[in-house]
Amino acid sequence: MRGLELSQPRPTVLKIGGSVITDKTQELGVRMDVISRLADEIRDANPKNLIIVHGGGSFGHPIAQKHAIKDGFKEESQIIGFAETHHVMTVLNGLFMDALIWRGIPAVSITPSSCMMTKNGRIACFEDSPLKQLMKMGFIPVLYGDAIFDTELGFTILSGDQIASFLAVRFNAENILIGVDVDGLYDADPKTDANAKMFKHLTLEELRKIQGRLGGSNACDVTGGMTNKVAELISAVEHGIPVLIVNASKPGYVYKALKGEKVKGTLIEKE
Ligand code: IP8
Repeated sequence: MRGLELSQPRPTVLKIGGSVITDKTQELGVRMDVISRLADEIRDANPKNLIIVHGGGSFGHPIAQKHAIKDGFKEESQIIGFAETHHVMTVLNGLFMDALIWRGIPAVSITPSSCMMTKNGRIACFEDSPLKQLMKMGFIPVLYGDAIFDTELGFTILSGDQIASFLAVRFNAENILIGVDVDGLYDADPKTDANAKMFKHLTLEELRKIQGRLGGSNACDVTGGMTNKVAELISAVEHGIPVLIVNASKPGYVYKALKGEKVKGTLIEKE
């Protein structure tokens, strides 16, 4: 096909946290207003080469926890739990896809459990041909944290953060933008600690030092909240890919980050 060999700009990987697009206080609680607003921001920013990944929030996490899917296959009763977890993630993804596509954004959903497998929870194989092809053609792939098959555990949960970091390294991304429901990375949980201090800039070395002090998520989160998020991002930062963590719950932040404009948040760079 002609035109497909043109050199592509390095992609931006945008990860939108489940706590932004869902209401974690109720199972299957969706924030459709936020999804719509984020879709507006993505359309208006019109980034050249974008990969979107979203998390599970009140869709994937409670069901995954109820059936202990992350621990792997142990008993027959988990089988329906795996199917349910994967299914609710496709439902959440469908709502996100609706908002993108009906705004004229050429987004195509890529199901992680159909093109990736993990080994003890880490991505071990990835059939990347469809994703490469659709990026070359100007589509925007949308992936999500998923219930996934694992060569050792039978199945497990793969977080959107691991996917975002993995794809950023695989496709030599320009940067990773992480949209969360707080203003950035703090030395304590800003939702419960009024003295929590936000980091504006961190080097890899500084990030490693504070890693243990970040605390987990305060809602049901089988993939480990902020601590795990940071652990996943380290490999991308090691490859020289800068990571910007911004508040996607506040209007305009994701737009500005996608446009490369100055925005409040935490920037993590190799040095
Ligand atoms: O919210 C986990 O993805 P995350 C998705 O990015 C499931 O950690 C299925 C719990």
